[in-house]
Amino acid sequence: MGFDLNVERIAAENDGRLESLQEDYDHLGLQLARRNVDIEALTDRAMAFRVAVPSWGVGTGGTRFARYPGPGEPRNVNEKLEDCEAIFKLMRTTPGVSLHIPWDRPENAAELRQCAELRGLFIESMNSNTFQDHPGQRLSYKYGSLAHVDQSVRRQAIEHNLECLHIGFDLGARSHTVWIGDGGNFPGQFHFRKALERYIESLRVIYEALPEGWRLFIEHKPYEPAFYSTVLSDWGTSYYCARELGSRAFSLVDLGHHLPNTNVEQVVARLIQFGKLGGFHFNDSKFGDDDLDAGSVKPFQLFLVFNELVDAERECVPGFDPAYMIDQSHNVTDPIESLMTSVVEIVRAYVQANLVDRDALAAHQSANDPLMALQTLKLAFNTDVAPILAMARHRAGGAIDPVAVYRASGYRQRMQCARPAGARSSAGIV
Ligand code: RM4
Ligand code: MN
Ligand code: MN
Repeated sequence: MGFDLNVERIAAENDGRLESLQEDYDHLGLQLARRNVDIEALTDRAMAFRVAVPSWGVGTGGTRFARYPGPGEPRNVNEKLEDCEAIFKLMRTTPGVSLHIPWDRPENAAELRQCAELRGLFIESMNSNTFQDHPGQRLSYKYGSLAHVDQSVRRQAIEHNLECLHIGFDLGARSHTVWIGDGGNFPGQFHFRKALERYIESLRVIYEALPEGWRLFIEHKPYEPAFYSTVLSDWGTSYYCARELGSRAFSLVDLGHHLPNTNVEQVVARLIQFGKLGGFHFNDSKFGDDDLDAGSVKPFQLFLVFNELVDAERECVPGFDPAYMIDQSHNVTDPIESLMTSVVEIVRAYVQANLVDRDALAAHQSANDPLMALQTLKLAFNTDVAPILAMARHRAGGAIDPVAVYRASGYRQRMQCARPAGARSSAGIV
């Protein structure tokens, strides 16, 4: 039962779907031509788009209440890459993988790099973890890490980040992402100014050790695990720190790390304007850092974020080169399916943002015509670009219907046999 996910087999699966896709695609092509849009140019853009998947997202996640393990979960970094390869084969948009240390600490970095390359993958970004204590660790992060009051804890946290850089260098990564859990649960617990000073001082050591060509991404978050205050609480603080550190330090926007009702697309525009937008952790949320599948709750917001990104791309804003990455936790779905459908939503938002008639929008803005300005955005957002996304995948060797092909392949059932339940290397509960 089932089949291997190889190019021939995926092409064979596409065969039965191609005729109706071509019909839809041609029809959409005619509709877009009436709007002076070349569908082929959009398909090319969809094919060129890249977003990285998180190694920690292929295992089942959990909440602070419980984790319900899924069948055939990856038990180590090699098996995580195996799942990432399955996603890559079906989607073709996701050759990059983000790793989390120590969850993914390799025994031999050169071997892991080769293993990724043989799968057509590469390591995009390293992520440090000083928000948990790890076995064998000398000092605890219970009261913080890079911003801890005790210098020896800060030193330990710095050393951990330096280790991430070393491993990442051997793996061929190009960036390092730092998110810390430092913060206070109660008023008075942390001295706001001094804690931030300590954080910057620690980060400076990490920044100075960045390998050539690397970028440092710092990720802010307003609350959790600390519930009263966090050290890197918002994009303004993040921008300030990135600027203090230097030209290779940037702010990373995790879509779930904002207070309710924050205008995230405006935050994105600000960071672009100030030359400090480093990248994204895509996910979606209803209340907090829910880490739900991208585009599942607020697809219009995702579109508006991409509207800013495409606008900057078109204007060739100097230094604009954000790293697109996913950061999700899949508690009730098959993680591979969630990641694939999230990628679809992300590329959808990107293609729709490319459909915005920017000359018309500028004219409506100049004429103080808010109604037509919004309608210009809505016209793009309401265009069903699914045939473009499917055609882009097909032309790149991926699946027209990734979830259907994945399910038919029996991949999960095979993994259930090949990977009997055992120790997992990632917590996945954060
Ligand atoms: C945090 C943050 C980080 C991620 C961890 C697992 O909330 O989003 O990016 O590395 O979760
Ligand atoms: Mn994140
Ligand atoms: Mn998060």
